[in-house]
Amino acid sequence: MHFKPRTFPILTLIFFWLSVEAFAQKNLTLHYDKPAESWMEEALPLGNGYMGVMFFGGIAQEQLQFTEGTLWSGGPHSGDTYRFGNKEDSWKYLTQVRQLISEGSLEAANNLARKYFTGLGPKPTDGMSEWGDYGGQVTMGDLFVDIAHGKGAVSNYRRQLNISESLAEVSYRVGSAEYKREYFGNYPSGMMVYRFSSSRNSDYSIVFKSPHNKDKEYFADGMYSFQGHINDNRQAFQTSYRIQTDGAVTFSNGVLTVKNAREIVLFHTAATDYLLEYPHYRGNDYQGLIQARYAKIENSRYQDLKNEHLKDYASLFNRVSLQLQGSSAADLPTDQRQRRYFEGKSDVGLEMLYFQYGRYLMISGSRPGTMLMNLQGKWNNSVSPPWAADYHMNINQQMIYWPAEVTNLAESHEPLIRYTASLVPPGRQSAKDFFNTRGWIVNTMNNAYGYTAPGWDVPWGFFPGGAAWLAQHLWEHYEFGLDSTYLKEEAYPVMKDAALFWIDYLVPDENGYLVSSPSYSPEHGGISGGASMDHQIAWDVLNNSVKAAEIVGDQEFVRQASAIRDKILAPAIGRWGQLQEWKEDVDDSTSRHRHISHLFALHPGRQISPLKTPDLAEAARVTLEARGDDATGWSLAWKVNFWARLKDGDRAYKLYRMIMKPSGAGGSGSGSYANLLDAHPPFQLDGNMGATAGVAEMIMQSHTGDIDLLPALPAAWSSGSVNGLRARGGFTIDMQWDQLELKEVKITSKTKRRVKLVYRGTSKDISLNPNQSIALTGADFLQK
Ligand code: FUC
Repeated sequence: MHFKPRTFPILTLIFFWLSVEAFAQKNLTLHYDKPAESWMEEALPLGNGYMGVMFFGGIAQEQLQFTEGTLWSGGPHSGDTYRFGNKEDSWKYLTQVRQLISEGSLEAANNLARKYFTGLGPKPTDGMSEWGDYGGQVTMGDLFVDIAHGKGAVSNYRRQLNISESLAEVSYRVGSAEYKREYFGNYPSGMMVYRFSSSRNSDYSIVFKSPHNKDKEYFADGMYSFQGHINDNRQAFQTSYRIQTDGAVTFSNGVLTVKNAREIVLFHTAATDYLLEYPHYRGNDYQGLIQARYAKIENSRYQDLKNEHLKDYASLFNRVSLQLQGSSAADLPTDQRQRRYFEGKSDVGLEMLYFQYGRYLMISGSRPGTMLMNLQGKWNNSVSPPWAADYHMNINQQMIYWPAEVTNLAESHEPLIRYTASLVPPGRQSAKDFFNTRGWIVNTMNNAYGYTAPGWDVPWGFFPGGAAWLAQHLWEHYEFGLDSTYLKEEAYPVMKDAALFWIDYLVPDENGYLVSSPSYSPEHGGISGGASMDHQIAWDVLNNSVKAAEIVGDQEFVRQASAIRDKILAPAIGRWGQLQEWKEDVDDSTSRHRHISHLFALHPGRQISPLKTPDLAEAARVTLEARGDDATGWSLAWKVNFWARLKDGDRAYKLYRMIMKPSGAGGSGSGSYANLLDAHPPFQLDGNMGATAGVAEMIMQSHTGDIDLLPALPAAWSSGSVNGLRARGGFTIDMQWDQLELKEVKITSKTKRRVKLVYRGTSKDISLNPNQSIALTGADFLQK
């Protein structure tokens, strides 16, 4: 049936936007009545894409801890040679490992795999004659700003982060004097901007402290600079700030002193000599870059950079608004609010805030040309952070980027896409050395230096499926945005090469189905001749590559890849009704393991869905029930997405609530800290981002080719609206609903296209022209 376009009520839209604006200011703010003490739990994150900053808001002293995404210890070497963690002759043992697995000698297979199908470790351990140089992302250091306030009691303290504009503030009084600090990250200029002001003259002293080696530190022409390098790999970096003030400035022994100032403004930046370029990863003219950044803002004042930032941020952030009707405890300090919420109170305001926080973190930590976000985004205060603050490809890294397309931040996907392409050359070497196949692989762990080998032990390190999972992101970037030049020139070659690995690696089982051997269901072993996740991932990359090949006109590959895809062992239902994690029906119904990898086909894959494969979807539900709800941060977030895809909105909502509970409350460390950063524990960004993606998934889904409206709306969100979510096929969706019923949907199309809109078992086929919007009411779906 074809629908005539209808004008979307313009006045409704205007009123809607005005109320959204007023609402956003208040509701989209994290605020506290005391300074932060704990970096991980209380300090608040800021960023300009390149740099991540955490500020504490201390009264006598402000601490601005920061790093830059490319600051990495380690390197691509092993001794004098470039090795990327690879062991050259491992492939010679592949047949033997496969043979042992097929004979059922799993222990012997595992022992051999531990020896040959692991990568070089970070440092010599027993029995290792060689080692890699894995390294980790590291902090650059801290700016400490001491403030001499003069006499008087401190009152009216407030520390806040307004994520609707990406502006931070610290304000308080000392006696009768007012003090105010304002911070923001400015992506166009690459600057972090900090302004300290007061109603009476104050004195300041500013010191930079770094755990790395100092080469040079100086102050000239209003600008402080520190040049240094990391000890282990000599990676060079510089951080600088330019100061504008009405006070008197002197510099001595690394300390900048400002006397009698009403205002100081610091324009702060940082860069390193790192280049995302195989095989050397060096050569960035970081000093020239910093100089150029300052030249560009030479005549700019605080307000200029603030205006530029507000415009830049709004152009991304304002694309999506979510409004849920219900109570909001926005006036309470966020930590108190979070405790109240845990006690079972309703606070849809907090639920909207947490959704948008993921988008805030993505805009702050990932912009075109910046290094991709890692396990901690861009917020790391350590030289040996948990899991090296690296790029983990067996769920974490992909989850971090799940919200990018659907929540309308496709530009923020660019760093992941560029990084993925950079892994192809080292990943080809790994595929050759370990398996003698074509194509490229990555395994669980990746660093800034092309480490694509398996990790240095099997249970967590062996996962060649990582590359195909990354390829899914390249494909989805196309599906949402429909840029066929990008598909042809950038995405398709990388996707095809990831698919080639699987074409070579899969082997026929006794029934002629293709299986993955050896394989290891991520971190939930043991070694096997058919972990379901591998089969689902191989299916996904082949399926997506076939679609891409059709578009770019690679017919030969369409034939070849689809034939292989159709022979892959299909997902199976086991003896207790569960979705099988392995080829053999050996799932333990009492396992509560956080990795539920074999549900990849349900999410983020598309092989299983309640509509098209109801039996498999039911088996996925049985598995989820068995695994239970409680889990680490990212695992909770994945479960939100799983339940959303199973269209159980109330269950997804229950898990979403668990993500926001104070970490440690109720006995489990997962949840979120007072700064709303997600707790694995410790802090890992994946949980934040998975939760944001999960909310979008509850409201709208488009992975089956149709657009499913309100597929998993929980009772708690009975009335509300959303604007600007993106659906695959180049669509943007606005919706309003009331009493759990769809009131109106507006769909806008980028191209000329047909699509099926699905709403609770009814559907409408519509055709749209380029840039055309069509609005339908809920009642339209009821008409035959
Ligand atoms: C995976 C998970 C862990 C942790 C780590 C960073 O290995 O199994 O839970 O999140 O990544």
